[in-house]
Amino acid sequence: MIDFYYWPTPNGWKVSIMLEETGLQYRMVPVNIGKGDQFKPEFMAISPNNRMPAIVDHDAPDGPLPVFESGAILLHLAEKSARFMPTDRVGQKETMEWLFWQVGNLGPMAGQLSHFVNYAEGEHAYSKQRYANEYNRCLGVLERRLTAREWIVGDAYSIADIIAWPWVLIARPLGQPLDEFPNVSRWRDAIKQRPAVQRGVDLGKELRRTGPRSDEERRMLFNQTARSVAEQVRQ
Ligand SMILES: N[C@@H](CCC(=O)N[C@@H](CS)C(=O)NCC(=O)O)C(=O)O
Repeated sequence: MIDFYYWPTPNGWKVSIMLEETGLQYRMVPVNIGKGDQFKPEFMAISPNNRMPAIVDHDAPDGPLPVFESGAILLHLAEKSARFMPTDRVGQKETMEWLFWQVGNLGPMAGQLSHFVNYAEGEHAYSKQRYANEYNRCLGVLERRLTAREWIVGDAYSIADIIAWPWVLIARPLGQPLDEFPNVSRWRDAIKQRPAVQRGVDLGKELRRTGPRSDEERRMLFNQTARSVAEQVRQ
């Protein structure tokens, strides 16, 4: 059994989709990030970066194994299930490259853009444009990669696709309708058709927020510093 620490957001969907794709047995443990569950000591022991997703694999060979960071989690699950990872060395190397690309480029840029689109009030035009440009640049990188190839690595759907897809799913609300990226658009639609992907995105949808974030949620999520996190953990 796998405990899956989750809240329905693009970063959470990377892992809910992988769990649904592999059919591995899991139970979802909600981490309400607006209420501060990410600062609970028992969660921080699993995910020291106070971010979900995270898992604990209770069936790992050496006993319960905690894993944080979506890229590390997908690698662990690919290894465990022997699925969605090429078996040749070049394919494995390319999968690593695109996993690191997602967690170091597409994800953070889209995440910051989402913050400026959804939450920043006042005069933030420069910052918003900076992240919009970087997100757009990342979509261009993906567009070139997907020209004349169906999937990001090799000739099969893999964890390289699974990790990149959720932040492309929400391109339109981030202000990028994908008109200039026909290959990304085709790839996004093909993945969206997969039943496991639909189940992954639907996981915990009843938990999803409706309406704007409350002041309390904003206090929890924004303006985090080393000291504020240490104080939250001590409470
Ligand atoms: N690099 C991380 C990003 C995870 C992340 O940013 N998670 C956000 C939700 S989308 C979170 O848990 N936020 C809690 C907080 O900001 O305190 C990954 O890919 O796993």
